[in-house]
Amino acid sequence: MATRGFGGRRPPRDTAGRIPPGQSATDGFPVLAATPTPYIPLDQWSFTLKVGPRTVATWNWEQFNALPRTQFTRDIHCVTKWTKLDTIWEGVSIDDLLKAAGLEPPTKFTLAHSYGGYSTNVPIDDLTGGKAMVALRYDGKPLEPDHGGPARLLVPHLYFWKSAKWVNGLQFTQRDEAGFWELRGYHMRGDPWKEERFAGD
Ligand SMILES: Nc1nc2c(c(=O)[nH]1)N[C@H]1C(S)=C(S)[C@@H](COP(=O)(O)O)O[C@H]1N2
Ligand SMILES: [Mo]
Repeated sequence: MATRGFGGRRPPRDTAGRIPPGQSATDGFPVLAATPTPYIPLDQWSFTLKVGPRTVATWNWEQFNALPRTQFTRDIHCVTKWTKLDTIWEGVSIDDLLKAAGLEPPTKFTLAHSYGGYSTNVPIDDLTGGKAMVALRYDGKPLEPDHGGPARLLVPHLYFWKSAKWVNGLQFTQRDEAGFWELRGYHMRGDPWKEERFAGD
C-alpha cells in the first residue's frame, strides 16, 4: 500500500520524467536578467514583425490584445539549473501572430528583440506548431515587469534564456544569427533534454 504521509501535506506532484538532466525543481520563481527591468508605458508599447530589415506588421498594445488568445501550462527550465513545473501562461501564439500578419515563414531562423536591447535566436520550427507564444499573463495576472511584462516570448521547451522578456519584435533572418547570450557562448538552440547549454554541447 502506498504511504501518503501525514494529513495536511500537499499531495506529491507527478514529477517523474519531467526534470531534465542536471536540473532541479524549484517552487519559487527566480528573476534573472542581464539588464535592469525596463518600464514600458502601454501607450508606447508596440510589437513589430520583420523580414530582414523590412517591417511586415506592427501592433500597438490595444491591437495586440485583440489577437486570439492561447493558454499554456508548461514546465520551464533555466540554464542556471532550476526547473519550475506547471507554470500557467496566456498570450498570443506565434501561429496566430503569423496568421494575423498573413505571413508564411520566409526563412528558418528568427531573432527575438526586446526593450533594453536583449535578443535571442530561435529557429522558426521551435516557435510554430503550438510551441510558443508572446505571453501577456502569468498565473492569471498581467505579467509583472520583473518577469518580462508587459509581454515576453515564451518558448518553454527550450532553456528559458530563449524566452525573451520585454519582447518587442520578431525578425526573420536569412542565417541563424546569435543573440545576446549566444554571442557570449550559449548554445544556438538550447534543448534542456539534450543539455545544450553552451556552444559545442
Ligand atoms: N530581455 C531579457 N530577456 C531575458 C533575459 C534578459 O537578460 N533580458 N534573461 C533570460 C534568462 S537567462 C532567463 S533564465 C529568463 C529569466 O526569466 P525570469 O526572470 O522571468 O525567471 O529570462 C530570459 N529572458
Ligand atoms: Mo537563464
